[in-house]
Amino acid sequence: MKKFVVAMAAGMAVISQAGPASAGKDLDVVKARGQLVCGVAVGGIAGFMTVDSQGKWTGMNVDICRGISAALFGDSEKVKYVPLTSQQRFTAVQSGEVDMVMGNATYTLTRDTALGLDFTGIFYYDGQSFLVPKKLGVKSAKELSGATICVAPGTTTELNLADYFRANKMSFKPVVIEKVDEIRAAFFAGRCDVYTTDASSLAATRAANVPPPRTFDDFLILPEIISKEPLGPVVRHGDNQFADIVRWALYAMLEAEEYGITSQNVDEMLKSDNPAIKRILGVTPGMGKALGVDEKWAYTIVKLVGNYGETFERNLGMGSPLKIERGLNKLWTQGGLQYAPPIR
Ligand SMILES: N[C@@H](CCC(=O)N[C@@H](CS)C(=O)NCC(=O)O)C(=O)O
Repeated sequence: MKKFVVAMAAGMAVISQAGPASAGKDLDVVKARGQLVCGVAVGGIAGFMTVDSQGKWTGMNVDICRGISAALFGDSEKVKYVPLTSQQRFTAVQSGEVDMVMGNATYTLTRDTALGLDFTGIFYYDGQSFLVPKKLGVKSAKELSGATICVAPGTTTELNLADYFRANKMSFKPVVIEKVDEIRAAFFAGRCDVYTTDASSLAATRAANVPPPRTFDDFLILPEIISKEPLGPVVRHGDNQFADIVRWALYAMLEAEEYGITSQNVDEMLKSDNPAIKRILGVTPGMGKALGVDEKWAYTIVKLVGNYGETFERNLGMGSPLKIERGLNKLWTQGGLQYAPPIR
């Protein structure tokens, strides 16, 4: 009996040590700095992350960084944005130059494991496609054999491109360029026949970057989607609590949409009788404590940034120049894949 008590006490000591150990050093650094450092794409991607002449960043990805900042600091603007190329982005997380990457990074097994990173969710279900000038006269990716194709290095895009052409017994000449604005410039200057990347980035390029006198209508995105590109926030492996906050900030935006909580009605929703809404908004406390943030964390995200649907529509959807359909990114309740685990 005595032995059992001693063993149990030893076991409890281990358990009680597990608590503080999980509040890792990345979160401590972010809190001490009073600012979250988010990596974004150099040159920007319309709708996802673009910077104006005043240095102000906007877009869907920026809104997710802002949501995390709201959960951490009660203020959505405590974020510094660091532009990175597709090749620099993961090293920048590994080295601590940025706390996280909120670029358009595809969640894959090797990135999640061998690179020492963690993907905390999927904010956008994307897939790879091809952008061509209409004057090329091509209607399908199957007609691209022999084409010169602009592509960014260090991307899933580069790998899928090689797989797709090999599988279809076609040849191509890659033009590999690191910075996305330089890829676009090369494509529009005719240095390549085709530009390939995530379909959402192609839609952004077509809507926002075509140099006049040519317009949107002079270009076509081919119908084939040749890969799965689930885009997610990336953090360093090892600080579970920081990863949890990044993960649940996105889930809170999705849960808010599911329960009809918007930036416009969130104060009214504080009076709701719905127990789920009361938990999300912190009227019934407990969720903030469990996550290690203020009980008003999700309220603040929705109040300052909006729910997932609001940011999607404003930046990418019908309220934006991109006019991208929600498609796979509809909530599961509307036939889509976006599904947040319950906040409880
Ligand atoms: N989703 C693909 C392609 C991403 C990609 O090529 N992104 C370009 C712009 S379209 C870039 O510069 N990305 C920087 C970033 O995602 O942070 C991947 O993760 O490899």
